[in-house]
Amino acid sequence: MRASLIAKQFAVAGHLISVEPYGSGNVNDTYLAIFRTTFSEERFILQRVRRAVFPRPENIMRNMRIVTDVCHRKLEEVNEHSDRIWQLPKIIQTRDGHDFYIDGDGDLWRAISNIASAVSYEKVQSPDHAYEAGTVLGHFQKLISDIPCESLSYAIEGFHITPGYLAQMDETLKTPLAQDLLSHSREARTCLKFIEDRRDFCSVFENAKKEGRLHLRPTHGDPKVANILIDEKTGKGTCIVDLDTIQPGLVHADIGDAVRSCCNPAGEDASDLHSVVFDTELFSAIYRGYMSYAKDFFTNEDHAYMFDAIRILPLELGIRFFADYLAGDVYFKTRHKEHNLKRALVQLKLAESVEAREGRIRKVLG
Ligand code: GN1
Ligand code: MG
Repeated sequence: MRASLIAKQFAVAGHLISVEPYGSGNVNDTYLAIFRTTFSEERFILQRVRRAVFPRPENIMRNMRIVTDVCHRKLEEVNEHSDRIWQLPKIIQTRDGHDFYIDGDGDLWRAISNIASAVSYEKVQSPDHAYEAGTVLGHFQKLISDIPCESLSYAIEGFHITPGYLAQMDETLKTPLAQDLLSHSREARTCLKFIEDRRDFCSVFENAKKEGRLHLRPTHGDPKVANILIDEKTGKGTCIVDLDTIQPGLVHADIGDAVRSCCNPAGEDASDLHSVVFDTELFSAIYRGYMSYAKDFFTNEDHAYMFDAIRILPLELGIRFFADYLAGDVYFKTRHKEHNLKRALVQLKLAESVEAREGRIRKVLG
């Protein structure tokens, strides 16, 4: 069904003026809808959730409802005495009072409020920007830390379970398509070798959970730099968006993901692999920002696994992009041929750069 027809299902005043594609997400279809009344305008974000990625989209809406209710209540109090205004998008209900709309094809659509006069960036801009990204993530994790994990559903089974991605890659490697791609691409063989050499390391967090060293907490799941909004007027972080992947997990996956995204100034789509390096100055900034809030809930064991988190997240995303390339690009949207292979090369190069800077990173961790 056309996005403009769907937009009208939500409880927003005024005339629909436009619905246009928005943002650069790799998974869902996102639009900006603009409505106008006689005296004002309302903009909201309209999204179709991809069933191929989120098989039970109702679960993510239930999680989003729980988390936004808790956070909005707390933020109202926090903002009274804060040096900044913390925000979080809210769910806009349908005209008949539901949190989402199911179209004729069975696809789930939802509308969320647009955070005005705040911007996000695909790539980190400066150490101050990295500091703000860390601050926003730490603040968000602290806000949601007392939500019982049992009350949250799993948005995606196996999300951030690194050995699971390896197993998927292994299965895919048995297919004729994967074998064909591998035999024709030296870059693909380089990726596979890099991953194979780190196979044992991939279990580090699953082992830590089994041994009871680390435990599950509510997590954001996708705190890349593009999901952190910065107030245009003050330059301070105001909120984290893209709440689809909230679910029980390890906070390490969150901080590891924010770090892999913020400490690679060349970005996820860097075309020159030589430009992909892990920047330790940016790391120092994001870590300081994160810890300004995370210190309130971080344990010694949490701290002991920080380097592994920084090392594993680019490796894990590299495996995910690579496996999707081998599978024929079924999960991540691609914008050109071999996009997933190129993305994998960037993440694996970043993982290599983290390994080369282990000493310096550990020094920052203290
Ligand atoms: C996907 O769709 P988007 O861009 O918010 C992915 C993340 C990756 C990210 C890499 C549900 O996020 O895990 O880190 O791409 N989301 C899902 O850009 O798999
Ligand atoms: Mg996302």
